[in-house]
Amino acid sequence: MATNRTFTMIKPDAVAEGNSGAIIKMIEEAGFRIVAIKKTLLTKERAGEFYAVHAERPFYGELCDYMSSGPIIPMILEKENAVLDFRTLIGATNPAQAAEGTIRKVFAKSVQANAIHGSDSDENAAIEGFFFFAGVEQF
Ligand code: DGI
Repeated sequence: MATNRTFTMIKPDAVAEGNSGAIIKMIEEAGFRIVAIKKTLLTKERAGEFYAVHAERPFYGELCDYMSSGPIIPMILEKENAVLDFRTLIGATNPAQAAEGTIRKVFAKSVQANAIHGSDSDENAAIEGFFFFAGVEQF
């Protein structure tokens, strides 16, 4: 299977609680190579842009407040079958439904403060990667 890329970000709850190192270790041990990484802060407006697909959902305002409440760690990752394998590694959106051993099962606090993001398609992985990283940073 071809190597491809996905996009992730460690969310404010996990960064604030000092879980980013443990999460990055799980990601690397699962065979993902870190292509790009940084620590940054989203404004509420930028969070709204990132999650624009959810603009009509009742939780959108809360989601944007939460995602701009503290630093995040966005990353581009590379591996065979990256998008699907990463979705498996992070587990279900709601940690109550996440499988044992997944990142969300271990670190997520709620459906909103769920520790980590993972792109849901190759197309969105590329769009989301460019939302945070210039082309020259994606090596
Ligand atoms: O791709 P996912 O992050 O697993 O899930 P998604 O694309 O359906 O939703 C994006 C984020 O929006 C999710 O990680 C947390 C938040 N979210 C989703 N459903 C709910 C929610 N937040 C709240 N408060 N309530 C929800 O029902």
